[in-house]
Amino acid sequence: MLDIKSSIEKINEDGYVDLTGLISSEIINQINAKVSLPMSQPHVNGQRGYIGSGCQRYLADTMSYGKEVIDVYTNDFLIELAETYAQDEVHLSNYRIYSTYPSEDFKMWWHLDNKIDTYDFENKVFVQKVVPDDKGIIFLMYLSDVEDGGVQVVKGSHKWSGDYEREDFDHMEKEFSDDIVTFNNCPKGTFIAYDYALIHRAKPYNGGKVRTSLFGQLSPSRMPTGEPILLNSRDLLDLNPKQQQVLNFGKEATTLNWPIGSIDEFAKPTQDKKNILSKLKNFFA
Ligand SMILES: O=C(O)CCC(=O)C(=O)O
Ligand SMILES: [Fe+2]
Repeated sequence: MLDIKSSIEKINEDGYVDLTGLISSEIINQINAKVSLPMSQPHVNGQRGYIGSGCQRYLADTMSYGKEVIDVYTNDFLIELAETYAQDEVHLSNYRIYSTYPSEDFKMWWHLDNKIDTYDFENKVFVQKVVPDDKGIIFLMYLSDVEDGGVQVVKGSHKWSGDYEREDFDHMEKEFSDDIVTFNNCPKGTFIAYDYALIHRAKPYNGGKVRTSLFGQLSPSRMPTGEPILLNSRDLLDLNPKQQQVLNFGKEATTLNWPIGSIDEFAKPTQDKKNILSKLKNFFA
């Protein structure tokens, strides 16, 4: 049985807690049924789908795909846990359903997420600023069975990560290697919540299965609203005041949805590229 008091104690001590079981496999199957088609086609020219970035696919307008998705993001237990931990009302500042593909080229670094994101429209880049005083919860639920490429956390690092005024921690990996906890070989439905001042990353991997996850960041009211939340009118009739608070009803967003893919990511190959590709094909034929 999940209980708020012991979950808070576990986060205070280790920086994270395993809440697997919070969301039933029936709900997870319903979510997967709704997102599997859009996760297989690009979000382009009116077609609803994913945004490609590096070795990842992010579902555009994640929250619009069903009441089941909204209900995970505003789950009573989860919100009570986050508000007790943050000692404040919380709201959803960042959220996404995404798939991570094995890759030789892309690697997530060890990092913290107690920071403010904004979008610089002039330079077309996201800008991040670390805020040491920001305290809240990130949760991550697997929507696929995960063998490799799982989330990794550095146990207890929320107690000391703030001593270093930076968000990246690759340079200290040797020092904290004994404290790394890896959520590999975990079934879909695995649900991890952590203090976002805990050092973490997705484990790099270059072979095996695609990993699909649902991610949310719950921030205290003193922090900015965060990403825009676009909802489907089909799902709004019964949202209670707490859900409306968490979903930033009536508030202006303070950044854009992460990520913004390169405009030519899905463009048809140009003649030049085609020539190179056919030369390569002949070369290997
Ligand atoms: O995908 C993961 O395992 C971690 C994701 C993460 O740390 C992030 O998006 O900030
Ligand atoms: Fe992160």
